[in-house]
Amino acid sequence: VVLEEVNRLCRGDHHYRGPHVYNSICTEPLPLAAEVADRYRHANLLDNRIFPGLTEAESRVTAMLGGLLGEPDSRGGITSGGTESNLLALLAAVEDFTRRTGRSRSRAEIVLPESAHYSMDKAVAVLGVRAVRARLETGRYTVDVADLASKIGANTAAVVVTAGTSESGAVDDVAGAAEAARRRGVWVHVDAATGGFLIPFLDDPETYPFDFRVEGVRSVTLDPHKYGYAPIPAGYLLLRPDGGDEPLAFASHYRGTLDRFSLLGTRPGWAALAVYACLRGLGFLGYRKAVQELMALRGHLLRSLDGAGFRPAFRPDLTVVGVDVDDPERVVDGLEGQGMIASLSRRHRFLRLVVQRHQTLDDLDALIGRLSELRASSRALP
Ligand code: 0PR
Repeated sequence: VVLEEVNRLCRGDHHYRGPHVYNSICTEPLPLAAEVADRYRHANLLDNRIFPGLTEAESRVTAMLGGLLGEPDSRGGITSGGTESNLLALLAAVEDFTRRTGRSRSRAEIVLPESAHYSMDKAVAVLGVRAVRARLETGRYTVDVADLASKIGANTAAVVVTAGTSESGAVDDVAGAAEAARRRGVWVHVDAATGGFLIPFLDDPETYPFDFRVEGVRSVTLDPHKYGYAPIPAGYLLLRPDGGDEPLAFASHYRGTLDRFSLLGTRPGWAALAVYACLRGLGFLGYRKAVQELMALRGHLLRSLDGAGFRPAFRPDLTVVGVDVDDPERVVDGLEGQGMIASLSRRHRFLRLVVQRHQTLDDLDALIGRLSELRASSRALP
């Protein structure tokens, strides 16, 4: 009876493969990872005495992801997602600031682009520090590095940049920002929650240097539960092995062990196993193929939009496509009326479409067909 009740609760929900979801950076997990998750539902990553295998899986994942991001000896661990990883990274950076400068935490400032994900607002609020915003380049959605550099001062605890913003998919000039921060010994955190499982697998990943290969980058957020094929929740935080991760270790009162890289106590151990399964199951070539397929979908979307006379709002770096439309709210409502979930940028007034692997070429054609109908119906209005 209860199960039926639960099913009724979710009856109106969409499936990713609906085919109507065009706003989500998350998608269906890899079936292998879903199976692992189901089998190890009970496992608690908090207790490495009952579940030592989880800690081993986590440390192998850290080594694999660290290797991918140019630092095989990275420190780090699984989190509940980008929000938690970003908060932990800024906590480490603020502690680094207090040690480096002898100043109190309340003086600390975080310099970040206007386009930074709003999880940074949460981190700043929780840590009791101040956010200093750098503006974006005109006509683009990447941070203006000169403006960002001018905002770095004696109280800067961290400079944040994004490799794949959720709003437009823009990849900031990480090397430029890191250069400016490094001169002052300031921590650089890269939020690659979205881009972390895309950029390394592009045909030409050097287009967007964003990881530990960039001197000065101290921490990177990347989310297996976005483009990494893992079930929700699975985030990751990696830190350069230079001691900066020490503030993220907390001793428990009774086991004589340390909890590291997590704000949570009891937490899903299966997530570490599921991420492990994704990395081992797909391997570099599997992810590469997946990203090639995503880019092929994006190419089809861009060509078809162009063919139907729609203007792109910007040249996409990754998987977010922006479309210039007269009234994005009306368009999003009009799509939703047909069961199609798209999004929009409130600030920049474009229709926002997220390319994900649950879409097919036919789905994208159906979307463009509906967009064309909406445009025609708006022209018919008096
Ligand atoms: N940093 C970046 C760059 C992100 O894109 C996101 C989430 C986060 C941090 C926070 O990550 P968690 O949500 O894992 O804590 N970006 C998406 C967004 O806010 C999340 C999302 C995913 C939204 C699926 C809707 C959806 O259906 O747009």
